[in-house]
Amino acid sequence: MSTKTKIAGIEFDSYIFNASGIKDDTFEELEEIAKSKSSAIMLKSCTIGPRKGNEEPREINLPLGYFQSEGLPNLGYKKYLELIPKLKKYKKPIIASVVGFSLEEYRILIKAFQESEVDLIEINLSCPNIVEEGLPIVYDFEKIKELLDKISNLGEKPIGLKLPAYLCYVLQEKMVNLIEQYDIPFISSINSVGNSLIIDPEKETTVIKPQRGFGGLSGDYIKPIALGNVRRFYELLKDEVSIIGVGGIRTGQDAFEFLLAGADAVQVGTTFEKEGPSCFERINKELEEILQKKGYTSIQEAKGKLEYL
Ligand code: RRO
Repeated sequence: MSTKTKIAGIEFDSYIFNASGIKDDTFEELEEIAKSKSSAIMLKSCTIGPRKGNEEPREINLPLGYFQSEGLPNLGYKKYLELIPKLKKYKKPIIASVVGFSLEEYRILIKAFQESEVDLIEINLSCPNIVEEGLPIVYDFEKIKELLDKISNLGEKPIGLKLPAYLCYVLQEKMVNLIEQYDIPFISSINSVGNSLIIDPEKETTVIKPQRGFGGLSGDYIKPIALGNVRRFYELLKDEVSIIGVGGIRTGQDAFEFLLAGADAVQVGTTFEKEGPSCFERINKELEEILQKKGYTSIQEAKGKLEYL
């Protein structure tokens, strides 16, 4: 039994790999992912210049998840360009993730990775911890259109979008219009749920320092939201666009639920943070056992097979 899958035409040895943002910003961390059973090496979202990220404390483990406002700590895109050739020897797909603070920055970042040896490029439109003036780009469809106009012809590598939790499916329909118009071959759904707040009732304080305690929530808490987003996108896009599910995948059963909803693969973040790199093999094994028990012989056979009552 294998959980091999494909995203935007690229082969992945299993259904499970790391989510961007968790222990993936230094070479040592990326090498640990490379040596694990994660079926790909997903890089931390990078920016033009290196960033230290937000002030501490900026993250906290919770009983059912994880909460943070990291603020994009990363080495800067040039450093990741240098690291990619060293990661190539692990023979897994490498996925770059980029965040620009202007359309021009996005263009520079995407052009650079188009000319690198990465396999896929993800445009992270949905970081919840960046304070922007006005509407964040991910809710501004005119601005996204402008961005896609600017970066569509920079190279041949598949470009995907990292999307937020949409709590209204009309916004997903609008996004799908753009995805179809620009032939975007993959999406990752969802980012951590922004504008969240965790309170310590004993101390009567917030639990992280940046942005007066607001941050992005992930883990078990957000799985139903992620499943809903993935399923809606699957209904709207069918098999034309690969969907990477992310949000609360802790067990093989969670992964199987994302598979039924229509995800081509899943990324694991919170559980990787809490359990370490052995989680990729464990979740994949659990998924294989479920598929076997149910008589499925491939990922493709079960994908999207959710039935309605
Ligand atoms: O670095 C972060 O604060 C961060 C990013 Br870029 C993101 O996309 N999602 C998130 O929860 N945190």
